[in-house]
Amino acid sequence: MSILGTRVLRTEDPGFLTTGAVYTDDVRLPGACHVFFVRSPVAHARIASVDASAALEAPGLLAVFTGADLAGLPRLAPPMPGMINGAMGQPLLATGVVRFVGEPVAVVVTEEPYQGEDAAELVDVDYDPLPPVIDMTGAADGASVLFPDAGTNVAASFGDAAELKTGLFDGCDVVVTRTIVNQRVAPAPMEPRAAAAVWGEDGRLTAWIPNQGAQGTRDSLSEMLGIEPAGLRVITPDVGGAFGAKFGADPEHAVVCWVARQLGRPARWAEARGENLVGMTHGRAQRQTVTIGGSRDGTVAAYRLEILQDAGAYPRFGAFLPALTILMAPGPYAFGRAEAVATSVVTNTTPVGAYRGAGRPEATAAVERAIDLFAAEIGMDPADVRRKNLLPKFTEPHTTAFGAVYDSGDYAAALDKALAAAGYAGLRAEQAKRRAAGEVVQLGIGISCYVEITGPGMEEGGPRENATVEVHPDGSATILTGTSPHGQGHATVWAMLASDELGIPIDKITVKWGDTDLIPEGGGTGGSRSLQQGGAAVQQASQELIEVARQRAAETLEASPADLVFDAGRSAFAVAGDPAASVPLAALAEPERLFVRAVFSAPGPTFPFGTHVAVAEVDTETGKAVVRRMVTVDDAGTVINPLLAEGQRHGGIAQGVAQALCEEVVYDADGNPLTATFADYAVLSPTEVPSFELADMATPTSYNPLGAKGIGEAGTIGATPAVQNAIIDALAHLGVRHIDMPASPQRVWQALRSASAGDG
Ligand code: MCN
Repeated sequence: MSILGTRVLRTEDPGFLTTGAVYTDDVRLPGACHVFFVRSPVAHARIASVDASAALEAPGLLAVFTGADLAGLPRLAPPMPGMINGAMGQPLLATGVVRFVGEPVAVVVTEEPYQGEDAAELVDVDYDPLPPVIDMTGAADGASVLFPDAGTNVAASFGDAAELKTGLFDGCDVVVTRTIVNQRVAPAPMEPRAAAAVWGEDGRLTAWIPNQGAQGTRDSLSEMLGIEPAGLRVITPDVGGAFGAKFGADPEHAVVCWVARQLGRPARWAEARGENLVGMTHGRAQRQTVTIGGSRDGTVAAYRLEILQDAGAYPRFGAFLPALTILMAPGPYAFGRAEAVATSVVTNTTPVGAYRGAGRPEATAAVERAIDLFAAEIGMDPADVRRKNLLPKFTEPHTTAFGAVYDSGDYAAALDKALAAAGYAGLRAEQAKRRAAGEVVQLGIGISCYVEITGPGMEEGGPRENATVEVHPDGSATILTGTSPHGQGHATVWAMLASDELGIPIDKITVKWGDTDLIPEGGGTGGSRSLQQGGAAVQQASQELIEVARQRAAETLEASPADLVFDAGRSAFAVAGDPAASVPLAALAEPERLFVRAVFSAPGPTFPFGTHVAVAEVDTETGKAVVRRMVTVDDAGTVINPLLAEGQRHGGIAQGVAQALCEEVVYDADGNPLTATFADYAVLSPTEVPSFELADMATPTSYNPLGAKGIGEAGTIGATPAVQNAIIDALAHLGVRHIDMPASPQRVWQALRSASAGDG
């Protein structure tokens, strides 16, 4: 019987729970020096001078380096060449000008790790303040241009705002428009960034970096250091969470490698939490203007989304995020007309990058808020408005007005399933009762229907991934994968997939990743691509291995390959009709090694979908909102390991709720971060979320033989607007139409005050 689809426990966990993981900071490197970054305390300034003389006297000090020392190195290569303004590249250490609080300006290198922070305080940097541009609207105005050579604050544009159709909303009975904020959040992984580097006598660099793909990290490091990819090896130790923000290498990683070469000894770096909250890329950071129009029967005729993206001080992946938001702008709806445009601008804030969902949560948040605004305006139940406008079920690919090719979907079924699981009618009745009684604590029900893209495949030639499967004479097997798990459980599921084909027990299968010498090619883990591409490659390699082994078995058994049957139950070949004439698979692994490397190519990305229903209670006197229930349907096609898929949903939903409820990176008007500690940046804790109620639904895709779509980001995409809509819904009868995220008690209370003053 197949183990696919069963709740196999994570094979990773006994190690994590007993001997512990080996993170980058645990990698032993005798004789290593320690790098500490001197970071800018101001958001925008000219560096008048750097005086390191006092620091040079500090205990344990080995060296101080500034941007001038790195003059020979290339700038940080923009991640999306051609699309992003090339004059906005980030130097590895600031030269001339600093552009955000936290930007690396210099490094001190010490014998012991604890000596770095003290020595860094003795580096005297003289800053001539320049006017900071903190707000993205101010940046778009262009009154103060942050990169004079670029001549603009626009890092990238998607579509032309001047060409928006004037007649888009012609014929609509009702048109609602609103500007909403999808606030900046911090990925805040448990393990902050780190690096360890050593140059060999052969001149080759080995770098240990927590990342989401060793191969991409190698390539970005090689660009920053100006060396060939073959000249370095990246090893990925255990990774304590990444959430999209550990894709590729950051300037700090390149500097640590450079220091190791400069000093001729191993170098290492591990950042503190405060550095992480200002130095690691942030996520989201969009200002969206939604306009939605239609008729009073609930039919939406037209939808427009205008996006202003804050790319932060230097354009990274964040500048590109609107492309994904635009692609998914209409979500699961069959709007008659839709259009979307975006501009990404630079500001004097931490650079923005990918964060779980990367561009798609922003699309869902916009359209789901727009639907609720429209429903409130025409006085119709938001569930009914959704049902009326969802695309009908389809099994053949459907191409949207934005060029996305949705592979398969049944959006109305997901909505109905979620509403049934939540007991929607009963919730509305309870809400009506509380409203009629004028209770202090009101009930809100928020719905969010979504479709998202997984495995988008930025690589040339379309999405693909490789895997090598090798069977050993002792009956064990090894898998090499180009994916890079950091909590997703690939070691378990990749072993399940190989075991299912080869009949080798999963505890005899070792999964390896994250070493560019061992696995030179690979797309890493992001965009929830891993199972549908990397897992499919494991299955394909296993199947191809059976065929290689069949030839060998035919020789051993002196039979025709066509007459052989592979019995996965016994992990052996037998002659058809003569089970006694058999040979174990493992016996065929010598004298010649038995392995296959396969590349799985997908016809395209897949489009998981679902519906989230949030139930919230809001105290109308204090503004405090509490999420009471989260009921979700997340259809990721065929599920290979429900335990892991549910774990991914749990984590994602928690992060999604967090954005709606409490998380926000805040700057003051001068660009000082006000959320640089966990005392100020409110990460969600278990006390703020209820037990999640997960309903099952599986609409397989035809884009891979597993029938699987991605599940890793579904939670952050569906949950956020559901919670936001629920909180607003609780107060709708009091005239509240919108509250920006996060729905802090203060914001909720203010919204109530404005509504009672007649300004909802
Ligand atoms: N799975 C399954 N059946 C499916 C889909 C997935 O059994 N139909 C299983 C897979 O086998 C895998 C897991 O669920 O074990 C997630 O698979 P997939 O959806 O392919 O996503 P990825 O493995 O590519 O994970 C990426 C995704 C992203 S983009 C972010 S960001 C993210 C996330 O996963 N960051 C995480 N989950 C995280 N989980 C942890 N613990 N830490 C992070 O940093």
